[in-house]
Amino acid sequence: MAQLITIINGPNLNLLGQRQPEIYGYDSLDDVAKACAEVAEPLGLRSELMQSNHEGALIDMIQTARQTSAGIIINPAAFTHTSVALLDALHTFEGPVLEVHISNVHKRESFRQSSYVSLRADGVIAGFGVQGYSLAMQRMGTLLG
Ligand code: CA2
Repeated sequence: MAQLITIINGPNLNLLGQRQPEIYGYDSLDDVAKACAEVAEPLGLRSELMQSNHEGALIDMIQTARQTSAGIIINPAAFTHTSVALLDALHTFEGPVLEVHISNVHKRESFRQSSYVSLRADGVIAGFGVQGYSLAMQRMGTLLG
């Protein structure tokens, strides 16, 4: 059976493709899920994409992934910059963790330039638009291959 990669998305990313396209583009999270599944298949991986606006629900997703998943791709959205709890949860996960940001956070407000999650992430992609998720999936193929 193909190894599972869990793709976790934080608050407001359910609005992807509907608001602020100048920052986040026109693709929806469903489009991201389809693109990642297409990249995953030839790598012998499968993917499942999730989103929540609630910090505790995101932590539950990470804890579930400990039992089900070989790797995590995570865009923690605003919790990137605030959540020690997400960092602690990710520290309990043994496989590769890749952090994705759609926008180039380094070109934005200074508060977006620090990430608790980066203290655990094995790699970080920022500013590649939603293509960053597919690139992260490609990298999972290398890390788990
Ligand atoms: O660039 C990213 O992917 C971010 O993680 C997005 C977060 C932001 O707080 C981070 O600093 C960088 C915001 C997600 C909001 O998503 C929306 C998507 C479409 C429309 C409105 C919000």
